[in-house]
Formats: sequence, structure tokens, C-alpha cells
Amino acid sequence: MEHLKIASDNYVAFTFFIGTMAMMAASVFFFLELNNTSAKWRTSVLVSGLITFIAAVHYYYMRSYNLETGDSPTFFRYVDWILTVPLMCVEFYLITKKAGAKIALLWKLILASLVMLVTGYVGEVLDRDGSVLWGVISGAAYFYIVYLVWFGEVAKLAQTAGAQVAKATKILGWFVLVGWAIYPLGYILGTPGGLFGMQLVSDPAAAAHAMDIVYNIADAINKIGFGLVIYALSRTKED
Ligand SMILES: *C/C=C(C)/C=C/C=C(C)/C=C/C1=C(C)CCCC1(C)C
Repeated sequence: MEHLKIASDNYVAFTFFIGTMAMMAASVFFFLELNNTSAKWRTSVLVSGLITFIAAVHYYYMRSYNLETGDSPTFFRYVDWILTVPLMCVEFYLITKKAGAKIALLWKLILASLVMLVTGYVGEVLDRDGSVLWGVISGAAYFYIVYLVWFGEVAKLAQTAGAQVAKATKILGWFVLVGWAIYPLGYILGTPGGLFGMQLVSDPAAAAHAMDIVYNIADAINKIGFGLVIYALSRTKED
């Protein structure tokens, strides 16, 4: 078997490796902490662990795929997102459930996230020439999620769910508004349509590398950060 060497300036491979380790470590942490988590928050912390665990398995594959082929593991990337982003919607539902969140709200969030991801995949893989249009549709679905979390049902329910849930929802809202906004930046760097026709990186290989690095950083921030906010909420004492 050929031995694959990683050049010290290969930041794509580096972020895939560190992403894999970070997701694994976070999963072990969330799963082991379940034992001393109160029953009320156990499912939420479990879901945090599932999100990073699913990502850890995908990162393990993406890391070796990228190392062996030099290509972007776009397919694995989207399979990961299509599983983990809806689980993040489940987190919003679980923490606002006590305040009366209905299953319909969960479906709204999941449906919007699926529209966001499927159109993103179409723009990245199936119709790259139309990447701007698909990115705009994806962005609209993204802003709908931002709206629900900041001003819509999620925000309103969180207000009546106690100070701690309200605070956690606010922080998660920042993750959605700022942390998730890193992804469209990766998309703009890596797709031929660029930013409404303006290409920021013209060399296709460099563009793909930039996209992978940006996505890897965003995943680490959002998946682990999101889980830690839920974990912190599970440690608060109140109602
Ligand atoms: C753990 C993975 C997460 C939180 C992934 C989130 C992904 C997004 C918020 C992606 C959004 C996109 C747009 C808003 C427009 C361009 C296409 C996407 C799919 C990159």
C-alpha cells in the first residue's frame, strides 16, 4: 500500500484531520456526561452527542477521501449536513417544548433546512453554472430559519420557557446568524458563479481548497459550539 504523506502546507488535509479528532472528542464528552445529566436535559445532550458523532464518522471518511484523491468530498459533506442540521432543529424543538412548542414547528425548521441544503447541493454539484441562483434560493431558506429563531415562533416560545432557555436560545441564535453564515462564504469561494458573478478565487483547484477549509472551520465551530451551549443549559439550576 502506498504511504500518503501530508505536505506541511496542506491546510485542507490538516483541517480534515483536526476536524475528525475534535468531533470524536466532543462526542465522547457528550456521551459520557449523559450519566450525570438530569433526566430533563438528557435527550438534548444526547442529540448534541449524536450531531458530533455523525460528523466524526463523516470526517473520518472525508479525511481519507481527500487524502487519497485530493478532491473535495462534497457528497459525504452533504450527507453529513442533511443528517446533522435537522438534528440541530430538533435541539430548538426540545428546549422550547416545555413552553409549548408543537411538532409543526419542528417540521417547519426541518423543511427549511432541507430546502437550504438540497438547493446548495444542486448549485455545487448538479448545476454549477447556475450556482448563483441556487445559492439565492438556499439563502432564502436560511434566512427563514434565522427569522424563526430570532423573531418567530422559536424566539417567542423561548421567552416563556424561563430565563435560562431564553438565554441559551439567544446564543444559539447567534450561532445560526453568524456561525452558519460562514457556509455561504465557502460556497461563494468554491462555486463558479462566485458572488453574483464576481469570482473571488479564479483557479478551480484553489477555489475547492478554500471551500473545504472554510466548511471545516464552520463545522467545528457550529457543531461543537452548539452542543456546548446545550450542555451548559443542562447544567443550570432553575425550574
Ligand atoms: C453541521 C452543519 C451545518 C450547521 C451546516 C450548515 C449549512 C448551511 C447553513 C449552508 C448554507 C448554504 C447557504 C445559505 C447558501 C449556499 C449554499 C449553502 C448550502 C452552503
